[in-house]
Amino acid sequence: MSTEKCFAKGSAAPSSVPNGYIRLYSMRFCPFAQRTRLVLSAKGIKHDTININLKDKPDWFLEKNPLGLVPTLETPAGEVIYESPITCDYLDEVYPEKKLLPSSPFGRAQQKMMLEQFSKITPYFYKIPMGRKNGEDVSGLEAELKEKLSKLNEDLVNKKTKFFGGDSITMIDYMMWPWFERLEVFELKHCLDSTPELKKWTERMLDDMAVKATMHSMENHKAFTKTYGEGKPNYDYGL
Ligand code: GSH
Repeated sequence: MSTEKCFAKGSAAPSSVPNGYIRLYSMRFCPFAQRTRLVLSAKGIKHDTININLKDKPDWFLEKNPLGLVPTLETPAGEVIYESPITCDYLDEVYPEKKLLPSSPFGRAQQKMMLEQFSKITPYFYKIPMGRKNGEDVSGLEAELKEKLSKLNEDLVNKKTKFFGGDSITMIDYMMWPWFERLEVFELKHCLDSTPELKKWTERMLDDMAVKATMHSMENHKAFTKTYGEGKPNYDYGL
């Protein structure tokens, strides 16, 4: 079963998760849920997706995850897993095909350290557009973001690899990608002008099958973001 339109408060609860499947509770435009969608797609995991209206959440969803956040996974046994990096690590552990995390403990620790650093970058993607909307001077924030992106660029230069975990895509690339997909939506694409290796990384990412399978057109991203900015997110935009 796969539903596209989101479930809101008052909607009937979906039937239980079929054996052999895992369920993702998602929102089509959520960058955190996209992390999990990328991993599900890259590993070819059989799953169904239930999209949630995050402004008007069904009670049955809040019973599964009291934080009310997507992504949330549910197994046929009723086990519930949330927080995007935890859902992705779980999938990589449980489904051994095409491992995305390195096999060595140090390799895994390195990816977690990178992710920790990256989580300090994501707030800029919201603060800058919000500041602009409020007519504030965001040049300082933009300079800080550029500085952080140049560190990522430097990392690729030093490693001399195509991706952040080596010459093929690994977990850390998927963890960071959703925000780069949205750079144009945030009107921050120019921030890559002085980070050529990072820019090349974004181009390589666009060739990946899971990236292609989970991405939205810029038109849909922009239209959704507009409805979100107006306080009335259209989670079903483009369906
Ligand atoms: N730390 C969480 C993760 O990494 O999974 C963040 C997830 C998150 O913020 N998801 C948003 C959400 O569920 C959608 S993009 N918002 C609903 C709410 O805040 O009530």
